[in-house]
Amino acid sequence: MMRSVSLLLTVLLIMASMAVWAGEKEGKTCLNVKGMTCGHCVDRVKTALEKVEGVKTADVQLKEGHADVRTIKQVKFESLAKAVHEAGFEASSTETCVEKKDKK
Ligand SMILES: [Cu+2]
Repeated sequence: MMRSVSLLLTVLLIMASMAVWAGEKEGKTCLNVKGMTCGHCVDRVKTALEKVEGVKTADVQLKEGHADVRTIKQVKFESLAKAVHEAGFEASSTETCVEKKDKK
């Protein structure tokens, strides 16, 4: 009897951890950001994006007017756009991600 209870608990524990894992998927969201003119703008956008819950890092590129946002869980585009808007810029959704070029 005790054996089957502990087996059941183990199965439940595995199922629970799988559910958490599925919901907390790491990902990447890419945005076009309009209105950035200098390094300070980049910093403001980066800081604003990195304050959004679930965001790990934001890689903002001035020249491309672009931001690659790495997330530790699902983050809605709307949450990111709102943060950018509050920082004084406008973000739009894009499927295209600009990979950061290695500086040598
Ligand atoms: Cu600026």
